[in-house]
Amino acid sequence: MFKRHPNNPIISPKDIVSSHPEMIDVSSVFNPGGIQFNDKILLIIRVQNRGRETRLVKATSIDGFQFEIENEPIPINGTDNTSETIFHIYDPRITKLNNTYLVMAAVDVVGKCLLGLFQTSDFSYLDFLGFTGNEDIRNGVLFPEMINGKFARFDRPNKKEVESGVTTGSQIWYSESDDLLSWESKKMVMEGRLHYWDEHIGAGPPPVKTEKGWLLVYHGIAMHYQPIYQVGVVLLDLEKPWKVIARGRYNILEPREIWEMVGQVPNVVFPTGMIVDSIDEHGNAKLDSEVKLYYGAADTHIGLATSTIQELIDACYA
Ligand code: BMA
Repeated sequence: MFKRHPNNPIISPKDIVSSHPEMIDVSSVFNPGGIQFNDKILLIIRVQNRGRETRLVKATSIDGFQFEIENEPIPINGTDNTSETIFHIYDPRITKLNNTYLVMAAVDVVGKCLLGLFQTSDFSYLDFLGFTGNEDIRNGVLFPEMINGKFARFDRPNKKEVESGVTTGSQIWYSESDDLLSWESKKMVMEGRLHYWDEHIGAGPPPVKTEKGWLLVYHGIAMHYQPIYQVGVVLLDLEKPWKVIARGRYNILEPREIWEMVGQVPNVVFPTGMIVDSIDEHGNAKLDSEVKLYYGAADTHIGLATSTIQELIDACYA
């Protein structure tokens, strides 16, 4: 179970104080990517201004809940070299892989959403490396290590259209790549559970390695009334991460606070960044380690909730 931090929401639109023309009196801030960087917790926050333009902004913190927010967007290089018209780059997921920082983000182009790959050494810029395919897709998360000699990710092909016209999906896939840019869908990992809390699904933050398996926090959407976005957890096989070992029956975070229920999109908690406090010598998250989950709330605020690896594993078996 996740416990909400008492200082929530830890980042609100009013915390963005900037004279940058694209960041004045912003409408919302949400869905942050997160990573440990130079002894700080670093978030790439998604800021939306009154033009409903999306900008990615760097925020850093020592204690994990009081953030210093940059007053201008992170410059993104290389997006001019594509033939696609890019509208928005959003929902970044950060992975440290072979000593490189990689960011996989959703990119809205004409008629669909693609997954774009970005690289940085210090988060003062992002270099766009390219799109990772041309199918409509979202929620791509890179594994922090290669699996069976290949780069690996979970992703969520968009196959369904909902009333708002947005495309979504109900299957998380395991995909492999040799170069990080061309990907092959290899195995379907899991599907939405019709009538229950997670009818549509998508990966949350990148998977975390534990001695018991890969731990994946994901979002599930109950679609049978007004969409309700919640958070759940699943444990996957270490060598064959498409194999589910245990999947929690219950959500472990759902919109309950007023700032999670009310905002530009109501009833949304959307997990995108997770920081694990202690890792053992084999690269596994320690079972008693604290876990900080950063999530978007009602597409307007950023919340922080904490748990431990052991509690999350237990939730997979509940
Ligand atoms: C999803 C994504 C997220 C967003 C969520 C709720 O489909 O677009 O960026 O937070 O919907 O609106």
